[in-house]
Amino acid sequence: MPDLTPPAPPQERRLVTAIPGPRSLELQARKEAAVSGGIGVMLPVYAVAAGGGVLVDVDGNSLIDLGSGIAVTTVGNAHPRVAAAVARQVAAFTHTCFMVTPYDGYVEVCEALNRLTPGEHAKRSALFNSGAEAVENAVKIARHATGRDAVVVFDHAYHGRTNLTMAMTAKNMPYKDGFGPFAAEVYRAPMSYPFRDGCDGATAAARAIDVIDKQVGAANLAAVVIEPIQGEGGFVVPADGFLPALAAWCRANGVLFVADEVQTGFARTGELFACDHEGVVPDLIVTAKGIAGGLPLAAVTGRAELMDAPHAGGLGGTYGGNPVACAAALAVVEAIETEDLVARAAGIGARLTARLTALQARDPRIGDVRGRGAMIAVELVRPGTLEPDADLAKRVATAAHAQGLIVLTCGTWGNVLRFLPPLSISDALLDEGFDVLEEIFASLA
Ligand code: PLZ
Repeated sequence: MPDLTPPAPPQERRLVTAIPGPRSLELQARKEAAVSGGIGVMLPVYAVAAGGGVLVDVDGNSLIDLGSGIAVTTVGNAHPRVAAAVARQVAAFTHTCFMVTPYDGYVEVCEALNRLTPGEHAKRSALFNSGAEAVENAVKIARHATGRDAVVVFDHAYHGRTNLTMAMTAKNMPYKDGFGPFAAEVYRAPMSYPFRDGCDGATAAARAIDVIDKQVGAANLAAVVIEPIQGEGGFVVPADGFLPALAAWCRANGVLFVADEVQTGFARTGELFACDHEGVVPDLIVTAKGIAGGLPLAAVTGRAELMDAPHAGGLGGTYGGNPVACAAALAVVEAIETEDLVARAAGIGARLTARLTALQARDPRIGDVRGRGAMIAVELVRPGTLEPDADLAKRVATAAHAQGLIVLTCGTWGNVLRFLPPLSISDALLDEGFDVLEEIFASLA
């Protein structure tokens, strides 16, 4: 078969028009006429190519990618291994429906997930299309396996935009406003948020467990679902000991501990999974995003006896574990293992953290620098206070976009700048990107 992989775009930041350029503006006008207004766009530069650490737009601008399409293209966009595996699979067959006539790629992805996710116990996996769909299925499995209804989630949580996952997501705008009524039996507990609550992990866990115990009751509770590092909620890293204490309480009470690693999984945080940083072994783990290098795939992996609890036909879907997405996922696993991308993520984390803490020392608007691996953020506040400065985050992001950096914001108050570079980005591009960001902070005095 001919090599269909296009050459990676030149690894440079290059601006040849204003951002967005004229062709992007034309496309954006068409977008507004054709696409639902409910689908927002953060930065309307229309992509034609991406790879390494850059994204090239229709006007010929090359932007530094510090977002990875929200933590998806972790191994690099159009990674050559992924592109080749996808091309091979598309040429062989594109779909059969695994529930009708199965294929080995699905089984192999499940074997890889069972091998790579935390814990040495017997595991099974099931494949789905999106993070939200997988979170919903984790809840279905937890309810079926425990015979209990209630689900506990946390302040600042993000789990998706479907009806059940909207109920699980904390933030009203833009995710929930006007979209109710929401699913029942979802309860919210306080998160460990060291920058804002100043609590150690044990104290924060005791506070959460007290709320769960008094407001829900362990006997009613199927699962505690938590992002081990919160994504959309602001890259909130819980204090050390919080996750292990919660997991231990769950184990003692027959409650399933479910890790939503949709954003943190697959080498992103400098471990294969964020739970690995504290040796936490979830009963069920939900993965998506980085799993398949940009193809839509998601999974629930967990203890064999839990995953086997639902009757045959109780889980599934037409496209879940599509063969092309599975081929991509197997290539992603190979890329992570052969290119030592877990170590690369840790290295990126060290580099960014050093730069951002140096900037924080000069700039009191940076209240907190946090995150792990290639998942790093700064929380912006009014100097000397905890008062969120969303306006500054927006101004920095807008200026960064104009200068050819793809940066995202997040956080309950919208005052967090987050950095999720692909692990294929060069140090030179990273350094250039953060030079530009430093200048932006200085210029927005
Ligand atoms: N769980 C932890 O981060 C997706 C969504 C952005 P889907 N996060 C980005 C947006 O505005 O929609 C996410 C996540 C965590 C679940 C999800 C949902 O994953 O693949 O978007 O359904």
